Amino acid sequence: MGLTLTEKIIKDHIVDGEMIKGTEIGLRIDQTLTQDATGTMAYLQFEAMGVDRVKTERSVAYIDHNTLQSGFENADDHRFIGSVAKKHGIWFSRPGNGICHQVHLERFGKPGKTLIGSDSHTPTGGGIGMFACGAGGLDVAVAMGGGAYYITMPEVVNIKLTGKLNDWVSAKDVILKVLQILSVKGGVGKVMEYTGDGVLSLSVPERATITNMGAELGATTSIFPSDETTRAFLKAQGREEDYIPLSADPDAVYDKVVEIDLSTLEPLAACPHSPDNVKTIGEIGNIKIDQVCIGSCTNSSMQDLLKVAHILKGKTVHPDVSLAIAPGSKQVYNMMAQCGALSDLIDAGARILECACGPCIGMGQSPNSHGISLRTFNRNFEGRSGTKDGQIYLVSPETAAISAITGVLTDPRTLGAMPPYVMPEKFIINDNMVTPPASPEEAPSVEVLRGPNIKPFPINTPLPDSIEAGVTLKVGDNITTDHIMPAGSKILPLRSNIPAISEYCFAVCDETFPKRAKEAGKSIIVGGSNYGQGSSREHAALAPLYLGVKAIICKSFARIHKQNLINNGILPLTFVNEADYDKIDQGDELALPDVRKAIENGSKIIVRDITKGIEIETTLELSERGKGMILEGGLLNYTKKNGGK
Ligand code: MIC
Ligand code: SF4
Repeated sequence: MGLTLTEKIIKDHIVDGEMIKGTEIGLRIDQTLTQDATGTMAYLQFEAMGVDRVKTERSVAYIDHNTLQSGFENADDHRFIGSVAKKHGIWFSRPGNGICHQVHLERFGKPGKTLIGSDSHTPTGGGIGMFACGAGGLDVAVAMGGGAYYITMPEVVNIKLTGKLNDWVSAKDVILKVLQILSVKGGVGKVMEYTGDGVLSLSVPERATITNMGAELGATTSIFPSDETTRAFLKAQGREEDYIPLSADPDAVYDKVVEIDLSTLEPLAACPHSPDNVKTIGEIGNIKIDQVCIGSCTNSSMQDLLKVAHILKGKTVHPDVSLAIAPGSKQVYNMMAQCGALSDLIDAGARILECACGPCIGMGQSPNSHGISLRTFNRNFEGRSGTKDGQIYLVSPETAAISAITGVLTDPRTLGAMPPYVMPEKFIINDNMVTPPASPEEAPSVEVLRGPNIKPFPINTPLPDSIEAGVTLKVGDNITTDHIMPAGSKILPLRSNIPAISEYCFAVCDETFPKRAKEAGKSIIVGGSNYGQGSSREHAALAPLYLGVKAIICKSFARIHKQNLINNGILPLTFVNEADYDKIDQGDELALPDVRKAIENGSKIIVRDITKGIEIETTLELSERGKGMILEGGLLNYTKKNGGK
C-alpha cells in the first residue's frame, strides 16, 4: 500500500511511537520559528531548560506582531528576543522584515522538512511541501533544545483539486470553500493533503494561502506536493538547491476525500464572526462597507498585491472607505516599489502600513462602531479587530480591492478579463534584516537584555489527590483563544507579563472573570465544543493558570490549546455524555475526588456537582506522556523529573 505525502514525511521524522492513527507520536523537528507575541515566553522557557545552543537545523525569531510601540514594552521585548536569539544560535528577523510565515516561506522553508512555530499559521510552509505545525511556545522551546514534538498520528484527508480557477476567483476562495464544507472543527486530528490536476495551476503563494488558512479548520497541518512550481519558486528565491520533488504515492490511501472542481468556484466571503460562515458575494449582496484591509500572512504576497495594484490603478478609494494595505515582507514591499506598482496603491489613496501583522491582530486600524470591514485575513472572531461590534468579512484580495473602489461589497468578476500573472524569474534577495546568531565561541559573552516588562512565567505544582472548586465561568461552543486571552494594541504589549495580562482574561465574555477567579483562589471553567480554537497563544493557558484555574470541562477541545493546557498542568476534561453540559451552571461547587488516582489508573473522572447533588462522568484523553505532565503539573516539571528527557 502506498503512502500519503504526510505519512512519508512523518516516517522520515518519527522518533517515538508508531504510525498508528490516533496514537501519540514524537517527531524530530528540523526548523522552528517564533514571533514576538509568543516568543518572549518561548525564550524564557528555553532559558529555563538550560540548553546553550539550539539543536535544530534552523531556528528563526521574528518580530512582526507587537510593532506598534506606544510604550517601552514592545521595544524592550524586541531587544530581549534579539539578544537571546544571538546568544543561543537563533536567526533574528528584525522588525520591518515582514510577517514570519511570509518571510519563512520566501527565505528559509524547505520541502520535506518539519517545522514548528509558536503561531497557529505555521502550516503556511505546507505550500512548499513542509510538514509545518503551529504549537505552544513551550513545545517550540523543547524542539529548539533538540526534543521531539508530539502530535496525535493524524488522519489524512485528501482535498482533490480538479479544473482551473476562473478569472478573479483565487486561492482564498478555495480555502473558504473548504471551510464551508468542513467547518472550523472539521480538521481536528487531521492533515489536509492537496492533490489532483488542479494543484498544477496554483502558484506557491496561492498554495500557501490555502495551507495557511487550514489553521481555521483546526487541522494539524495542510500540505501541497513539492513540484516544478515549487522548484521555480525556490529558484527565484535563489535557493534551487533546497528543492526536492515530493508527492504521495499513486496508490496512497486516504481517510477521506473531498473533491473540488476549481472551475465551479465563485468569489466567497466568511461573514461575521466565524471563518466558516461562508457565503457567495452574490448571496450577501452589495452591502455598504466602511473599511478594507489587505495583508496578513494569508494574502500579502507579491502576486496578491500586484492584482490589487492592477485593480486600483488610476482609481480612487471610495470616499466612505478607508483602505489599509500591509505588504507581507520587505521583499514584497521592495519589489512593489521597484516595479512601480506601489505607486498605484499610493496614488489610489491606500494607507500603506509596515510589513507586519498590524490590523489582523488588532494592532491599529480598528474599524468604526458597527463598522463593516472587508479583510483579506484569516480570522474574523468577535472583537479581534479591536472594535467590539465591528463586522468583519474575510475575502480575497481581488474582492477587497474592487470593493474599496465601489464602496460596496463587489464581485471582482465584474472587472472583465484578468491579466496573466507571471512570477518573477528572480525575487529581490537581500537578507540584511536577518541577523545571524553569534558563533559558539562568542555566544557566552552576549548579554541578554531584559526590560522591566518581562516577568517570570507561572509554573504549576503537581496535581493534588482531589480538587474542590467552583465554576467561575460557563461558556458556549467554539470559544476562541481571542475570547480567552484577547489581543489588540492595548493587551498585546503585556504578553511578557502574565500577572498584568491575566487581568484581561475572558474580557470578551465577562470582564468580571479575573477578579472573581482570583477571589475564588481555585476554579473550574465549563465550555462547549471546540474550546480554544484559533491561535497557539500559550497565554490562553498561562493566564488561567495564574488565576487559579485547575480544570476545563467541555464537549471537545481544539488541538493546540488542549496541548497548551496539558503543558501547563491544567486538566482538559471532556464530558462522556455531552448533554451533561446543560446540568452544570456557573457558580456551582464541584469536587473531583481522588482525581489523581483516577488519572493514574486511566479510569473515568467523576465530577461531583455539590450544588446540584449530582455526579457527572468525564474523561481525560491523554497519552502516557500527557498523563505524566498532568500529574507533575506541566511539561517543565515533568521534564525535570525525568532527568531532562
Ligand atoms: C493569531 O493570528 O491569532 C496570532 C496572533 O498570530 C496567534 C499567535 C498569538 O496569539 O500570538 C496565532 O495564530 O497563533
Ligand atoms: Fe500575524 Fe494575523 Fe498571521 Fe496571526 S494571522 S500571524 S496575527 S498576520
